Amino acid sequence: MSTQPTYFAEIAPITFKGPDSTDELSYRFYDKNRVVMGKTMEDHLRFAVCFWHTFSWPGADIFGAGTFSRPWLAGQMDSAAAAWKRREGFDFIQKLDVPFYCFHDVDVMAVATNAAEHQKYLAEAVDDLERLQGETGRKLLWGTANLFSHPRFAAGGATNPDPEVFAFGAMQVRGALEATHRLGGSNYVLWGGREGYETVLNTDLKKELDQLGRFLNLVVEHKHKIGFNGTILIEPKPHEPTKHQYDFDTATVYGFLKRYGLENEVKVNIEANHATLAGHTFEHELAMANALGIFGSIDANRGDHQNGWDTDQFPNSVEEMTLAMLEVIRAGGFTDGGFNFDSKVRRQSVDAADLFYGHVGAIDVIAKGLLNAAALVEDGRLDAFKKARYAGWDGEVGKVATSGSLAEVADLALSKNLNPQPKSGGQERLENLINRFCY
Ligand code: XLS
Ligand code: CA
Ligand code: CA
Repeated sequence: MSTQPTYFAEIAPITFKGPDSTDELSYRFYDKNRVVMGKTMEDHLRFAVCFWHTFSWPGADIFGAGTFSRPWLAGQMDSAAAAWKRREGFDFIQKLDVPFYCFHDVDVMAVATNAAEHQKYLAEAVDDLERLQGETGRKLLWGTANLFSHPRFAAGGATNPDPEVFAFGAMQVRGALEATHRLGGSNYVLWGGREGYETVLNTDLKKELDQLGRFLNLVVEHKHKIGFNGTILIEPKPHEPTKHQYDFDTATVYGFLKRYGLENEVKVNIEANHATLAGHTFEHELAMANALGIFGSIDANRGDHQNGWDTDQFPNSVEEMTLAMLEVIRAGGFTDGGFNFDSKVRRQSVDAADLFYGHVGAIDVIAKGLLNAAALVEDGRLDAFKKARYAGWDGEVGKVATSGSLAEVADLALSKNLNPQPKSGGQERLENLINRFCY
């Protein structure tokens, strides 16, 4: 085993070569230094590579074993193999030239068999990550803890009927939160991997929701105690692996945060494929998060229009990304958040280069989406249409409707003998307008 990264040796660093470039491993639209609406593309998009799909997943599915030959995964995931993985991972991120990465505790460390080992191996990994960050100039977008893979979490982490699992989860989350803080991470994510149920027959819903609310309060309290200034994010998902997950979608998460007094402390990390699993569009979830004041960050990927599950494919639709970027711009852009590629290559994409093709294409699609969305905003027609649609609220009836009593509003309708008529919502015209900027 070499102490230098070798797995991606055949791939040259990826650079911007412009829209006419014929080099399939170059950026055509992602020009990190280009200024768009007052910010560089790098600062707008804040791309991150995830450790789990990209360096930890062997290409297995529920019917078959791993198809990839990532050499660091070949034997036991001991300290040496974990160090090898981290080293190759940082080499990939540096060659892709994105500023950030994301990890779960277990993605970056040796396999632990108990709580003490967990703490020891995580500490070892964090020392090394700190060194790698220093050497490569890459930063942590977010850290998280995996409370779903180990069999002990089959019935959930914080929502487990067994308080020992709750305690084990607290140990892991404290460790991952403190690691994120030490590594200068911008956010800490909680995805409720198995915080849900398989059947209500054996589930005390109220108790489990209260456990989850308490757990999240403990995390927020600890964040303040250690002085972590990043954002705590919940990542909604409606189901998979459990039949029903409590963090179903953005609106549900907001209701949960309100109930447990955390709506000013926690935001959401919106994943495109989770939005579609919940029966929403990606832009719906982004717009909803913005409307509720809890937009935080994005996990970039896409589902498959014919399959119902979480396929985590790389985004490849400029139209979808234009619609998404419009909502990101409307939300004022990212502060702590960014675009994390929670995307994985298909199981037959076994070459080291395939990991680059996946990321490079997706980065360009999102960059083009940003350029299109910025052009749409600068054009102004889309926003002007929306504004005109609600203009009545600035008039006499609108003002009374905003602040009068029910009787005052009703009486106004009578005194004016109102008979409002439908007005065009202009959907086709607006859809055409979007397409004008896409092609
Ligand atoms: C799984 C989730 C997971 C979170 C981090 O569906 O997307 O990967 O992003 O725990
Ligand atoms: Ca995700
Ligand atoms: Ca997913």
